[in-house]
Amino acid sequence: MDEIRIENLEVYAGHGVYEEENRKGQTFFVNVIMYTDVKEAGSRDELSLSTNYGEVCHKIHTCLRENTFQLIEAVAEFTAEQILLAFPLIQALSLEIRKPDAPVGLPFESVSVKICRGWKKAYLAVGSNMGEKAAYIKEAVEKLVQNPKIRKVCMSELLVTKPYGGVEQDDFLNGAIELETLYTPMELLEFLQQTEAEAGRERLVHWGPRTLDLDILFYEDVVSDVPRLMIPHPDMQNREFVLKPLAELCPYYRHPLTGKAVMQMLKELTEKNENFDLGV
Ligand code: A4P
Ligand code: MG
Repeated sequence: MDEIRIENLEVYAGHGVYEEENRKGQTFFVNVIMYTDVKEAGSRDELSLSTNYGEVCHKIHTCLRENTFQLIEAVAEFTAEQILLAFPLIQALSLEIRKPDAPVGLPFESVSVKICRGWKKAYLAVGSNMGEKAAYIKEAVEKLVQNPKIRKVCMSELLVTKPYGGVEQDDFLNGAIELETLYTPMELLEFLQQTEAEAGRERLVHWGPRTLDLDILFYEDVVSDVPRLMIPHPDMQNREFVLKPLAELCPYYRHPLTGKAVMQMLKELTEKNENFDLGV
């Protein structure tokens, strides 16, 4: 991806662990590499199609001047997020905060923290089989759309599906959702669980009836195998109610472990189910 760079932007600000640093302040230097596509702006020589680096400099200046953090890690985290929220054409960035006058008591050139942050693509499965199923799902999608750390939310068609997993219960309404997010996978899970709780979700029976279920299917090509968060979803290849709506959104998206495209997983599952029905 193309880059726009800001090098050694100088800001006098009051971040530090010591009270004296907060009161007196010192000089910080900020380096940013913004990953963005500048092809169209370059071809048409048109600023509105790109990110105005002057505005980014002022945003950084404001972030550092109008806040007081103890750690340069916190300065970096806050500033990176503010830039990503304010300048939507920036897909990702690397940001370094340098503090050449840090009170170390030994000769040194500079200390710094450098972080990489950006918008990450994720796919979710959504399901409901209690009460006003469509309304629960619609409300959940609304909450995703309204969250500033989530964007480009795209919803599949909703399907009525028979319960899977052996628990006798009402039919489900199922769908899939594509989005981009600034959350880490664990933060996204926490937001989804909070959304489930707000829909009155109670965890009484494993795989049992629920007002709202939101599962993470994919998060970029991240693989996570702790029980609290399994990504990709470990049973997706066996669930038509997941693969069908997902294939509508991203038929060629590949599972990071098996390398199989969503469409291929769906085809294999359909064939397996047909053979089972035929008693093959
Ligand atoms: N967890 C681990 N990985 C993930 C992930 N990728 N996304 C943990 C979300 N959560 C994940 O989930 C149990 C725990 O899984 C959570 O604490 C979380 O940390 P839960 O939602 O509390 O309980 P659950 O939904 O009963 O269990 P589980 O295993 O998530 O069930 P599923 O996979 O959601 O399946 N039939 C049809 N037709 N349609 C359905 O939607 N859903 C289920 C439940 C059964 N049958 C269905 C459907
Ligand atoms: Mg679940």
